[in-house]
Amino acid sequence: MAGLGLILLGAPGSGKGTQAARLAGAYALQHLSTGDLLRDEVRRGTPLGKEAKGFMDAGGLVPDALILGMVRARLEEGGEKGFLLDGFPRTLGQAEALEGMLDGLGRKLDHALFLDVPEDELVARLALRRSCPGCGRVYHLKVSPPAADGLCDACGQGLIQRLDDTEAVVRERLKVYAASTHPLVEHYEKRKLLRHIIALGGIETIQVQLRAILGEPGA
Ligand code: G5P
Ligand code: MG
Repeated sequence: MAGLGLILLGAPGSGKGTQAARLAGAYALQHLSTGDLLRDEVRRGTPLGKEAKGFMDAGGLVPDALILGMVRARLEEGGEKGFLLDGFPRTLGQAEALEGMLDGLGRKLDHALFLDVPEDELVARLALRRSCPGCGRVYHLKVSPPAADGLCDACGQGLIQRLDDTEAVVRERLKVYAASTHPLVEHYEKRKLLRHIIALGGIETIQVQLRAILGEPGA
């Protein structure tokens, strides 16, 4: 039987990557973060990465033509494994394209998990985020700091601040989110797939809420 089909929906800084890493381990899901995939293309200097970089650094959306092929290839590779989409879909057009892809693969969505966080909290979280350029693990200098200052617990690489986490770019990303991505909340509400999570109160508390929606792993 095919595994769960999940979307993690939420603004920049709402905790999609943080929660996805935990859920993917517990439920044996393929974690597909379009942001992480794009940053990897940029790091490797691929043609796709070179095209995407300008949009990302400015806080805008990368064109669908670059995103959709990347997602389709990963979903095909995943086979029957459950999947957890983080940062995709981001527009109504991407949501429709996803429906077509899943139909073609004989797969379906079970839940769109919406992490709802007020804007001032998002800005505060992103200012103190540090990320590992090697394995993608995410830290917060106060809430979830690394054991050794500036170094990734998992792979030992030096942590960085993402180029798009400067205050001006964060403001732009929040505007783009409100205009292009937030309408997906209503889209999935209409399809009875939306699960609304008030994503405040600590990383583990939110993880417990998500697991209550998904049920026991393997059940
Ligand atoms: P990304 O990489 O998809 P965003 O903007 O959607 O970027 P981002 O910034 O990665 O999302 P997140 O994953 O939701 O945020 O949040 P996170 O990293 O887990 O947590 C943020 C901080 O808060 C961390 O420091 C974490 O430790 C802390 N934190 C987490 N949970 C909690 C909590 O419960 N409490 C507290 N206090 N702190 C917490 O996309 C980047 C760019 O790529 C392109 C676009 O240009 C985009 O701007 N892109 C796409 N373009 C077009 N279409 C797509 N589908 C695209 N996908 C990516
Ligand atoms: Mg993320």
